[in-house]
Amino acid sequence: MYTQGLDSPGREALHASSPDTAALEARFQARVDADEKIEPKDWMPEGYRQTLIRQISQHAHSEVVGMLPEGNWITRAPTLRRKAVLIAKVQDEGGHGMYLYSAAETLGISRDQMMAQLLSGAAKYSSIFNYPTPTWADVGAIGWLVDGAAIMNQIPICRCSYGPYARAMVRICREESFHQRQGFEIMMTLARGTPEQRRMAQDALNRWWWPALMMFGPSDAESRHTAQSMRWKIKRFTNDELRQQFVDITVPQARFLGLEIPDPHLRWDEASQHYVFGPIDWAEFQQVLKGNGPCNRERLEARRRAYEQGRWVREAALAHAEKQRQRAAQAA
Ligand code: BYC
Repeated sequence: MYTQGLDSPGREALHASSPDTAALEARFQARVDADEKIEPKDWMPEGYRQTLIRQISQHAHSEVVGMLPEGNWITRAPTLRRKAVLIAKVQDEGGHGMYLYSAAETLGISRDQMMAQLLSGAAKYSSIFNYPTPTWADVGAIGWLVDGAAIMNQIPICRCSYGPYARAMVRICREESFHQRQGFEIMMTLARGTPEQRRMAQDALNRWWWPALMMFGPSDAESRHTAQSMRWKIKRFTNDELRQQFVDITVPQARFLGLEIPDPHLRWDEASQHYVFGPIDWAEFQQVLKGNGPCNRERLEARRRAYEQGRWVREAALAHAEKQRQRAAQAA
């Protein structure tokens, strides 16, 4: 569905710099300003196309790499119900990756190209998935904090100016909200359980809190893409605005669970009506982005292995399609 009309003539010509380009850009920005959706066949500045390819493909990679930390617990989930729910959640994440790869394909990049970028280590994916999941409480913490942060970041993307991305996000956000609730429910069960279970829940919160805040990206002062992405309405809020919203919503949830946020500087500020939080360790964030997080190598290795193990399926599907094509040609 998404790829229809991608070969429409004239696209390349319109990208060439010409006296018309300024007029096209002005008309494009006016459409964005009027909250019209931009669709794959519409003219768009090359920078807009490249920004979307970058963000959507990174987002898709995050979903499929994000299957790994929780997938680690499928065989060891404590009950059959927990196992069934976790399988469904991880499967949803694979689905989110597929919608997002499809949305990115409408911009003129192929899935093979995106996959090659991921497997070579050239593409980014969310820093958060480079942390380990040593206990069952990590599955709760991921659902509560990681999916909670993802929802905060992704709900505004439902109003993104690019139609296919915005529409993909509507369904993804509905599923994410179920994911967040399953995580919170695991945390609540542990927090109300034995002293050892409470300790597990607190330990998981201690380990996931700061990486969850880093998910929103560098501070606004350091974010190289935010200003332009806001003008193009790819982003509707800045990284710091979304991070603050997440803290404001999540701190009372932690209190409800009887758990403590691992931040000695955290306090409510009456004047601004926001929580003030301590400094984020951006050096750690940069290390994770450079490939030196606790699990970067393991994650990429797992994706490479999965790609190789799936090679026969792709080849069989192509061989089958070719056979069908030959049969149809003979019958004609
Ligand atoms: N991790 O100028 P900035 C999920 C990079 S998956 C790694 O602020 P931008 C889930 C950034 O790419 C949810 N890299 O960039 C799945 C840029 O590098 P490049 C994933 C990061 O794009 C399974 C550079 O830093 N969500 O929900 O304006 C289980 C400068 O940053 C990160 C999305 O992908 C990071 N955390 O803003 C459970 C949402 N942050 O490309 C849950 C869609 C920044 O110049 N993406 N970088 O080399 C976005 O909203 C935006 O791309 C970001 C960054 C807010 C992440």
